[in-house]
Amino acid sequence: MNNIAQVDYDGLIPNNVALGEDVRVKRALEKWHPGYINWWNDMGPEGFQTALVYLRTAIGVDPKGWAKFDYVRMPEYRWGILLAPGREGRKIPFGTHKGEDAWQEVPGEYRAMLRRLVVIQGDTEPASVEQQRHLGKTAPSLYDMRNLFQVNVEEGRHLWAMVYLLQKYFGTDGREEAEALLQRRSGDPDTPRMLGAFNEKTPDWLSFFMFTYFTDRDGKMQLEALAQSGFDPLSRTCRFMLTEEAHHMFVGETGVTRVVQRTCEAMKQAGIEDPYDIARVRKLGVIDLPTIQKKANLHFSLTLDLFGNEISTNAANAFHAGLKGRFREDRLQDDHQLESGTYPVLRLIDGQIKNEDAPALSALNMRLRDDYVVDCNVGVGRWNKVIADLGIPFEIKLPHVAFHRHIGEFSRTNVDVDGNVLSPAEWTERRTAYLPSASDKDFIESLMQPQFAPAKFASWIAPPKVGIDNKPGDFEYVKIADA
Ligand code: BYC
Repeated sequence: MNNIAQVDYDGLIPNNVALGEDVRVKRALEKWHPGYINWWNDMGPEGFQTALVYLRTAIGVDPKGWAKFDYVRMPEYRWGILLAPGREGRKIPFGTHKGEDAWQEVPGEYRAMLRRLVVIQGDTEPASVEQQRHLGKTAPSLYDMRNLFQVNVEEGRHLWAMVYLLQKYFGTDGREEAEALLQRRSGDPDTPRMLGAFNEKTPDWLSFFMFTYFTDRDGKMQLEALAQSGFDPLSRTCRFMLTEEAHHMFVGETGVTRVVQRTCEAMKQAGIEDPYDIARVRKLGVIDLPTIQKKANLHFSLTLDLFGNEISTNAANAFHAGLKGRFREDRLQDDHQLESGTYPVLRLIDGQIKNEDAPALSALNMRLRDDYVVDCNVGVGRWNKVIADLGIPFEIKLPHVAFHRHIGEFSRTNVDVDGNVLSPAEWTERRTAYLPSASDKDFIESLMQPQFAPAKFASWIAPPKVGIDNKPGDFEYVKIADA
């Protein structure tokens, strides 16, 4: 039963967890299903619920061939429960229980902590769908529209993944949490989503690409850390979610690449060499590089907040308990218990930003964030290569980690993109040099004109190098006429 590679598509809820033999959980999920569909219809992609979208659906969990592509109306997408195959004899890989058999049931003493982790993870998934629900209307191509909807349906599936864990392992309170996941709303003043960045707006497609590059990458880091969990069902769930997550980050990375490429090509064609000649660049109907930099500053800094406080007892407790590990814990060479080591943490000391050693267990959020920044820089390097290859003197840089923060050590201070501490007056004066101003937003919004004919792309974005599922350039990824 632990090694089911194929998904059972016979019932209402596709699954590879033998749901048919688990009557209690099957009924609970079937009961939750209509509320989910109502949520999807209310809060999912606006205006395209009856369009035929060329989507991939998971048909197995074998990394070599797990998806099939076909036209689907989104509300009819087969959201299912998919766990990566179990590993025979798996042990708890870290913390105080290191080396004991991995848990197949919730360990009683850690129930509340585990539930909190599952609920927070679950809450982000519908939140992102809500944040992106208006974007279909301004899609720069059918290719991009399809990618948006693919990301959306898979975030919906990730919600199912967490709801399965809640319904199967957490009894009545799990059921209540599953309901509450459908009640909260991104940005709602009374019932907001749980984490800050998931209550922000995703107002335009550059934001969408930055979100899928930066924020979905936080998803990757957090899922990697949870995939190490001693609670085996969580580990297996997260391992399969990571397979899907890779496409979301691809959408972000290539999306920004294509925006940057189009801008540089247009500049070259028009003979504009100075990337700061913003008015002339904008007249070409493309997004100037300094504005792209500002969007990166915004989304990177908002996403850093998702790593929590640099020094965190919650993180220490979750690691000690064997529930949430480090990024790729299994590849690290140490005692995997961290009772005695230290880790350097950036802190604000006497008005200056300095490294200070902290107990390694308390510094786990900081450590994951550091791993995240390294991962972010890889794609930024690729964007810069496109700019350099087209001969434009400009480099996109990630801002300092203390810049524009709302959680943790730097949330009560103002810091510029280079890490210099600013007075409140200096911050107010320079803010729009670092973050999108109202006029930057207006300009980007003015470019967000839909382009719904096959093979056509909006002025500000280059076509992709290859199609999804190797489809040709004029492929009709979304059949809107059927909407
Ligand atoms: N906003 O001890 P601390 C994804 C709260 S993204 C608001 O530092 P901890 C995706 C915190 O809850 C990945 N509140 O926190 C991406 C705590 O409150 P309580 C999602 C915040 O627990 C794109 C208090 O402050 N998964 O999958 O060490 C599209 C003290 O904080 C925030 C996860 O995050 C915030 N940003 O670290 C779709 C994994 N940060 O409990 C999906 C599960 C902290 O004292 N979650 N607080 O009332 C966790 O591992 C941790 O809860 C966190 C926070 C890393 C989020």
